[in-house]
Amino acid sequence: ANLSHLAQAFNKEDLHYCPKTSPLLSGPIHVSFPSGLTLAQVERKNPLVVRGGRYRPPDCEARHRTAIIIPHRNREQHLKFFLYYIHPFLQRQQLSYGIYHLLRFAPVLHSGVKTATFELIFIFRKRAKSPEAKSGVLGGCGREIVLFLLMNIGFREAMREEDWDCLFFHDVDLIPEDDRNMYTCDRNPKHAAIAMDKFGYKLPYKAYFGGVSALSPLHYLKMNGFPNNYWGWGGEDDDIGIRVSLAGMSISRPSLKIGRYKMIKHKLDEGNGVNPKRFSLLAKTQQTWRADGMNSVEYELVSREYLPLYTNITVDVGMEH
Ligand code: UDH
Ligand code: NGS
Repeated sequence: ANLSHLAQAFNKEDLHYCPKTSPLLSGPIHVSFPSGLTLAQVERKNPLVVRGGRYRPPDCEARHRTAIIIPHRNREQHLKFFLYYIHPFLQRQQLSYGIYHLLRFAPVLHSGVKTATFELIFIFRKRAKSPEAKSGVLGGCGREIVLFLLMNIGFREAMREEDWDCLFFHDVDLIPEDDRNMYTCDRNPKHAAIAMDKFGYKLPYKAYFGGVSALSPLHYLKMNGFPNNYWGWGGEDDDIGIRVSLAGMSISRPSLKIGRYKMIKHKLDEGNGVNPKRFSLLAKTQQTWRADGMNSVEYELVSREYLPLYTNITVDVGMEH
């Protein structure tokens, strides 16, 4: 009798969890970009999203806790569309989730004057000893600072808040086109953006790891996070792919049918020129990955704002005098 009570109790527990496959999934999503969309409208459409862009399914206990980490600079329009699609998408997957948005950098003291975002990027370039930095040209964002230094920080700050079991590192301009593309982690690091419209809905090359990837905290730590030593455009995503195998893991992917993404069309970002050193850096990943990455990021948290649709994290990565 005792045993059957116990079994019943367990069943109740089980019932409490959301089903393994969400009944709310609807498959392919038609993605378009309505003009005049406002963040207030996105908020109204997502009444169950709470401060900081957090959500839990109301009727069952989520089986997965996923943090979405988005680097962003000068892409407000993209962010709006991203939030418009991603909130309902994640809710249909019955996930417990949070959205972290790494947008604002701390204003830093530069020659006694408070300056903003660009300076910070400039400073990092200086550290990375890029030609632009040396010549004192104020460039835009190297993707490495946007994607990788910020991703490393995003990882740490998200984990500080909650025990996430999966982290999605997500370009702001990619909208998933099928909600069966689960925003959960696999046994191996997952490259989710296998089929992007701009590549004709297939991989551009076998080792491609760009756009959207999902790592558990363990995966992330095993590969020492992402590199910090790239600047400008290109190669860092390939570096991450290499790290995955150097750390003894392999890449998992959804099927071509469901790992589909539409990219919001845009022009090249100003100041994010192609990095001519990307190939020589890639050739050295094997020697550098253990020392450069998660364990070598230095920054100070300046603020954390819990906005209605996302958590906005502001950091200062310091300045060399
Ligand atoms: N990002 C920004 N602002 C920038 C640059 C990058 O927010 O100024 C973020 C954003 O999340 C973006 C991601 O970094 O989605 C990746 O940036 P990217 O410029 O590497 O990639 P994207 O797909 O553009 O947006 C591809 C430009 C093609 C360049 C071809 C050079 N040969
Ligand atoms: C490769 C780049 C990747 C980039 C990919 C797709 O050549 O960083 O193209 O680029 N690798 C190197 O440059 C070594 S895209 O078509 O999105 O601009 O992600």
